[in-house]
Amino acid sequence: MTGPLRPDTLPSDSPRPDYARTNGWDGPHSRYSGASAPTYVGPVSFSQREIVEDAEALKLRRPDVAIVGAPFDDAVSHRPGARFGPRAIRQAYYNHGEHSLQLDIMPFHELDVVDAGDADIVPASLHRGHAMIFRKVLEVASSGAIPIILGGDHSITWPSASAVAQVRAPGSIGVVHFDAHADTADQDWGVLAGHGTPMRRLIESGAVKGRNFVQVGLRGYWPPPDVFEWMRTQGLRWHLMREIEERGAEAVIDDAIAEALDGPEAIYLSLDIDVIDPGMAPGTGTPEPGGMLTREILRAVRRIVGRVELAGMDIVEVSPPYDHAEVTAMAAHRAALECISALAVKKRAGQPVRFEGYAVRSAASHTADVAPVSS
Ligand SMILES: [Mn+2]
Repeated sequence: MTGPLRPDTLPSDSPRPDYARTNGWDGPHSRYSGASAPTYVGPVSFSQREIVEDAEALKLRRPDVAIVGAPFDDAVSHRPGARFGPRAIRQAYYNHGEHSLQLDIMPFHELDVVDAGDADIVPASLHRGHAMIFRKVLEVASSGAIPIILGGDHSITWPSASAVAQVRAPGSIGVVHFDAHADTADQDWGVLAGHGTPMRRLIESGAVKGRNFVQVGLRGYWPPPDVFEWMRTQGLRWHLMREIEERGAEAVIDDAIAEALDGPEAIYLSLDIDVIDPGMAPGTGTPEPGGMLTREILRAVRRIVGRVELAGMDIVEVSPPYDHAEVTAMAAHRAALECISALAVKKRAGQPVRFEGYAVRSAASHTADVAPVSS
């Protein structure tokens, strides 16, 4: 090795320099890309999973799980910013999730998980945004993959859960909804598609029956009593934060599972990150003090997904501009990863994960009593 060449050592008629050779950069090196690269390198996808956006490609590939971004916050009532949620959640990790210590499984070895990209969103149109989210989730769910939708404000649950209900059958799914707020208002300042209303739209449309809609973590000062009266008439069941304080999260979650499955065979999980205390998840639009612990939510996700058939999941209301040190985005990313890991345990045990339609599911139901995933 001769050391770096200096310009004044090069005669004007010299051949092209070879800096790789002269600087020692021509030696052998291993190459990394995709999921083998460090987490901060390369294009952003969920845990650096392969991006498969095309509907036909999804059908051919038949993944177990597909991540969908819903970068939409035109329906918020207070702080905006959840449109930046999907990107923040996708990259809020420092390893790819190779090994779930809590469940002792290598989730991406057991399951094929792809990132299906984002719904086709433009700003300033509630109607178009919801239409595009519906279409994207419908494409993913129609492929048989379990969709995990990253919001976005909570209004995206209306099109997302509608799409899942349409693929499976209206009224065939129960919903477990974690939130500080019920989101069952009739309207937000005259807007029927606000982020305070999606659960009412889902029930009114018949996509989900009120009696199989279960809410966990409600607290604070909204909605008013007449909204709870409507919820009673629909048979909704809800568990206030006070009940979690008194009985513990585990007992409440077990009740919620039983209530949501009182009829349906599968559950759609909707996780509003504001169910977590804003001290642990400050990056959200309508923070309400006095919420659940991050670890309680992660355990709840493992417990629910391990015990029931999962139809789909959304994780919403992460607003990165209000976040600190990515703490909220990390909680959301891990909630998705806990869901994936619990699905992986099921697949290892021979239980179905993908939705193959009713014929396939009833044939597979004989194996459905494999021991539930321990949380
Ligand atoms: Mn909400």
